[in-house]
Amino acid sequence: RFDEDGGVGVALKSKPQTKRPPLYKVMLLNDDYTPMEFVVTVLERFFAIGHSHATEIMLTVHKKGLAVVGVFPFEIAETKVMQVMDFARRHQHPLQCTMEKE
Ligand code: NFA
Repeated sequence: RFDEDGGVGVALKSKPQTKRPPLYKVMLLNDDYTPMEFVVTVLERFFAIGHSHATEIMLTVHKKGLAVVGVFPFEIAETKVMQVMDFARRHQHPLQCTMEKE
């Protein structure tokens, strides 16, 4: 209808609320000491990646310095990082796992 706001000019636009939760990339970082097979085990155990693909991702980290191994909501990403860091520490390997907002 014409001039519903009495001519004041109030903005009545609303954007559709389709907000998804922010996602976080979880990454593994290369180092010179962690055994290749240990990294493959990490990818299989904590990221449910099959042996063949896990081996490819491990080699990408080895060659490029890092790789994204998964993308998750904050709490899940945080849990993955903690699980990997704890597993590496318990085995006395210097493997690093980090997360960053996508
Ligand atoms: N660079 C390690 C090695 O040569 C292997 C490795 C791969 C470590 C991926 C960390 C991450 N043993």
